[in-house]
Amino acid sequence: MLGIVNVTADSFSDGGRFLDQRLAIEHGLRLRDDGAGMVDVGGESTRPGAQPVAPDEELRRVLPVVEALARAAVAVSVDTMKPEVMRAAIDAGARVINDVNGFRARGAVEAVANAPVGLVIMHMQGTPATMQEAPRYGDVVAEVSAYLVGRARALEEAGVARSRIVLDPGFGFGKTVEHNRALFRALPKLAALGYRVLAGVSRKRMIGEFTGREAGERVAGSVAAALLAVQNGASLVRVHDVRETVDALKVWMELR
Ligand code: HH2
Repeated sequence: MLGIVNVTADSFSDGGRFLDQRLAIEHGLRLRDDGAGMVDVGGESTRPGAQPVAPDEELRRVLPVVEALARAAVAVSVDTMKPEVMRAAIDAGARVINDVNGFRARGAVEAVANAPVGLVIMHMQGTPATMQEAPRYGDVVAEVSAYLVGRARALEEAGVARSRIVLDPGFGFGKTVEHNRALFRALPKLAALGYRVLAGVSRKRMIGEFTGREAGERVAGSVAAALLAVQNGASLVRVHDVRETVDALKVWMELR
């Protein structure tokens, strides 16, 4: 399980809460203690409509947090699209690079290929600034699968072992609720592509649409979605509410 630490001013559910690095580090330690196997640190919001952050600012936000958490033996993943941030994060002790842009930026594949880190390839249609304006697909499951496999092959051609790669359909990234629903139901198919699969649905708009709740009130809905994602073949879930999700998974494992 990846616990989320957003060192941002504008993330959709916890923006501004952990912009202070000390609070971000404390939060990361708490998530580890709550049972997160890994903590995902991000310095640039990718919420719909979010504006890009300059590389220097992103580094200033995330590096001290990555260093402190790595020093405390917390397994850290870094959520970034920028090759310079990937490199610095790896030097600072990150074990995973999580790229919502699927390592498409110039130099991204080279930045990670020879480093001893896991790689999360996520699918996104468009860019965060505009992706929710008019998401459109012929066959969303086929297109997202083809994209993910294509990006995985590009990494493998650069020397990355398949076992280092994780695929993520990118719920809410250039997708309507119907697209999300189709992809969620197709998780078993994605899991059969030969790579581990990560699902990120925590507190997202889809949960809000199903429950009528604001972002801070979507814990129970998010826990339900995380359980179903695991049941559907996801090896990893990216969540804000680690403690609640861990408890739910424990009960599910015992009683299924
Ligand atoms: N979702 C968000 C950010 N990063 N990475 C992966 N691999 N999968 C996801 O689904 C995913 C992600 C968006 O959530 P959050 O971090 O809570 O918000 P923001 O982007 O506004 O910081």
